[in-house]
Amino acid sequence: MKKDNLRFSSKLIHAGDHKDQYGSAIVPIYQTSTFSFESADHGAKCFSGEAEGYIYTRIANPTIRALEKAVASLENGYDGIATSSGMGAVSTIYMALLSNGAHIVSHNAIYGPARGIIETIFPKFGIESTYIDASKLENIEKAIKPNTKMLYIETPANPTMDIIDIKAAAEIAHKHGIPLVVDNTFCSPYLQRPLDLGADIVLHSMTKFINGHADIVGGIIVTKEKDYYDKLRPVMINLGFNIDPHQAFLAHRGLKTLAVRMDRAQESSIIIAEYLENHPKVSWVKYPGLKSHQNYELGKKQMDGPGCMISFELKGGLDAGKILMDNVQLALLAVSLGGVETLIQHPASMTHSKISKEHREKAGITDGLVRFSVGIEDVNDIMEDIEQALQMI
Ligand code: LCS
Repeated sequence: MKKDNLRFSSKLIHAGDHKDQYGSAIVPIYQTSTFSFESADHGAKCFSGEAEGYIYTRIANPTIRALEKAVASLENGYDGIATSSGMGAVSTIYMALLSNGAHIVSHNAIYGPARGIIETIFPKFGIESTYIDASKLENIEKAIKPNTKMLYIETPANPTMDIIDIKAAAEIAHKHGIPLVVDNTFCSPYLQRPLDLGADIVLHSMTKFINGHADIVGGIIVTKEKDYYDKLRPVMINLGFNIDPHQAFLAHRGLKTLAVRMDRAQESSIIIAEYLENHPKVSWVKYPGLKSHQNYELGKKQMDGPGCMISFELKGGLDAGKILMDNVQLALLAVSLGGVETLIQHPASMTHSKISKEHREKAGITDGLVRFSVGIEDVNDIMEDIEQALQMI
């Protein structure tokens, strides 16, 4: 059987396969910083690109390459670039594609630091930004200027769960000759493949669903075409955003169970979102699987499932949210997401606290918003835990 056209769940197991001299079933951890050359001539040829061969782990490493090839194949892209963290992936993209005098257009509710570094670090390199509600396409069109070099979105967005039309955003970006970059962390390639919808570059915090076990920090970029790959890879290498082989091994191991983990957590998320929406103490719930989501139809069209992230606000606002967070016993009160354990956190004081209150409010990140990352525990236990905590309010 040819392994070229495997279905997604099979690709999860076999993409990035490699053969080694011992026939090892999985890709081993090449825990080495450097690789020896056969001869001086071979070393020189590896550097010039005339010969294939590993040189130094910051540049490339077999364990890392297997992971990069696997995720690139799942995203239907040209190739992957693994990074030390999701922010390493974000920074690689910004550093490679934005130069002095450039302008970036982005959604107002992306992961806090992805916006934060543009507003605090990049201005010193002469880079400006406009943050808009990109779920309204006319806002994107209005924000693009002659010096705009990138349209950067996250969908669903962290933590508002806004859904942005990737196909339409790509069309706008391309009309203006700029790339569309999509952070696909909340969906993973199992639920959404932005490159198929017209995006040029996709990135992930692998810390989340791809690894899935809350035991590493890592990131990855996949480009649709070779030219962006060739622009981005040297930036990752030379700015030192590389992942470690052991981290890459764990991410690759976690990746294999992505579909089964997400199927389970998503099934529970649908039940939990409906339960919360009907709860008398809850004022609103944002979850792509609820008909009340303002982009429910778009979500159904561009995603293969509503995912495992739920944002909601209690009628008692922040004070009630704090009681809930202090009283859950099964869910961990922790940032991050996409792991096998259910997590609860408060974006305004945690993941998005470095964004000004004014910008948060404009983006819909209210002080009362609470975010759930649903894990793979028994859904009845998760619900009983939420219910007992809600009763404390
Ligand atoms: N992109 C998204 C959508 C994220 O949610 C995160 C982290 C990143 C990028 C950055 O990835 P990292 O460097 O942490 O691997 N999101 C977090 C969150 O919501 N809670 O804690 C981290």
